[in-house]
Amino acid sequence: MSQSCRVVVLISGSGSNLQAIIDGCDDNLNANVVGVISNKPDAYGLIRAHHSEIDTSCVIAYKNETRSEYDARLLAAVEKYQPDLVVLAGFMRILTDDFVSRFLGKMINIHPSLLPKYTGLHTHQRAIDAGDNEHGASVHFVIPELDSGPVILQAKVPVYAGEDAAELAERVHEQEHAIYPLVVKWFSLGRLTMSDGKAYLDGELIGPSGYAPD
Ligand code: NHR
Ligand code: GAR
Repeated sequence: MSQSCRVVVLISGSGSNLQAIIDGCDDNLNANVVGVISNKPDAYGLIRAHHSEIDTSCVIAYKNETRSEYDARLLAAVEKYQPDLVVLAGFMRILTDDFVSRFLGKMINIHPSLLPKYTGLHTHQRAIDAGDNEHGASVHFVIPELDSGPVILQAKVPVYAGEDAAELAERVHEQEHAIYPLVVKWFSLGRLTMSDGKAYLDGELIGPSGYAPD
């Protein structure tokens, strides 16, 4: 990308990944967070954005509104910023196929599991309940099918005997903050692409466990 990559971040909550990306962009002149959009008016990430003088919008779902009506309003809010990249960072609403199609190859998500394990919610508890000895997070391109787009980068953490989901989540979070800004940087440098449902870094196919497994 010859000009700075315009990044829009969608959040629903604390926005610690948003913060990591804002901080990463401060060190990377190729990307700029130009807007933050939340579906929750009390999301702390909106305050983080204000602190960094980043424009914010809130798109709250109306009662009885359909998903396609909501996503049409969300689409208008996102397009206002003319983004090159849309980043889901703890955004808790499933998006319609139409919305996803509009940003195919230009929208990424961070999911708190080692995909393809544990799509959907409550991933930390599910990893503990299954007796897994490792867990982690995955950054992937977003496709219409939930949490099923091609993986770009994963980070693993060990699961310690007797720890609870909150403790495990905290260690996964630390890893998220390391890998998400790196992926944004790769995208902003034009190094990362999606084609035919597969992810490529510098034109090389990325394997199912993300770049550089193990
Ligand atoms: N949309 C599509 N089409 N594809 C993906 O891969 C998406 C997506 C929207 C969000 C993030 C995802 C995650 O990383 C994400 C990926 C929300 C839910 C969910 O069940 C599931 C997965 C993700 C985000 N949301 C409920 C819903 O009915 C609401 C849950 C709540 O509000 O607490 O939308 O895990
Ligand atoms: C992150 O752990 C992210 O992986 C997860 O929510 C957290 C958001 O934290 N995403 C999902 O569970 C999506 N369903 P943050 O708001 O502090 O970045």
